[in-house]
Amino acid sequence: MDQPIEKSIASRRNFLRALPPFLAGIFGYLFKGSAWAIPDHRNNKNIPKNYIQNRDTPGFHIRSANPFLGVEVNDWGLSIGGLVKKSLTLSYENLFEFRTTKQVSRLKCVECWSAKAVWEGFTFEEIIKLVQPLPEAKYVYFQSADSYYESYPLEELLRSRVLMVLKMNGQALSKSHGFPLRLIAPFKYGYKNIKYITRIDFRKDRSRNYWADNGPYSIDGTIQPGIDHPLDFKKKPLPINGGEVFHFFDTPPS
Ligand SMILES: Nc1nc2c(c(=O)[nH]1)N[C@H]1C(S)=C(S)[C@@H](COP(=O)(O)O)O[C@H]1N2
Ligand SMILES: [Mo]
Repeated sequence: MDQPIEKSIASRRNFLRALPPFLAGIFGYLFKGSAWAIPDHRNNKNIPKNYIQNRDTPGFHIRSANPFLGVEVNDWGLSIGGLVKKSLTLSYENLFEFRTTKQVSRLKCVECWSAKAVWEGFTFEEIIKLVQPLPEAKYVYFQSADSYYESYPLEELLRSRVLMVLKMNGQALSKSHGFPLRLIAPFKYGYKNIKYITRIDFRKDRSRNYWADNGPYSIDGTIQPGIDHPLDFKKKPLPINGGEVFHFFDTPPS
């Protein structure tokens, strides 16, 4: 990319995110039910059908810890900051200025199933080049539009086959699968593959993640040796070695 990207989108969501937690709480409360609040459906037994929620769809299941309506493109911006030389905000159009690559990889949910897709996106290196993290930035925190969050050591995001994904199977990510931007790290369990990314924050220390705070799952989330139930193998059990999942019927990565 030759031109630095400086377009600023002040979405309402980003406004809430930018506030200290207690203020965000007050604003969230005052504007509950309006576009200002991120609705919490974690304990709602009657989630409206139009909400993205856990669904066992045939080719590729959908997992959504807190069902929500998905991201509207005009309401979306990606802010990148923290321990960097140059913090900035990207618009949806800006994402298409990156050079992209394609890969076929499996997403393996910690609940056991895995599914394969063609993912297309840019490497984390592109983000690094833009914002230039300071030497003390050892960790990266991701925030989503749906109150989900993740964290990674920076070094892991620079490994091969980690992609900032824009397209799945040749089409822009669907609302359910993380539109407009998600992370795919094939050697990590699905829960580390964060969808609907709205903020990337470079930090000195490791932060926690949604499923370490809300379930019995590790922050690290590296796929452990065990059993996989691939959706493209009728969910029949197959042993795995740990790390990225490859089965005998998968084409090895080039
Ligand atoms: N923002 C966000 N990202 C998320 C989740 C979520 O609820 N919210 N669920 C995670 C889990 S547990 C899995 S298994 C994968 C599922 O991705 P999919 O819905 O595209 O299959 O997304 C991960 N990323
Ligand atoms: Mo998952």
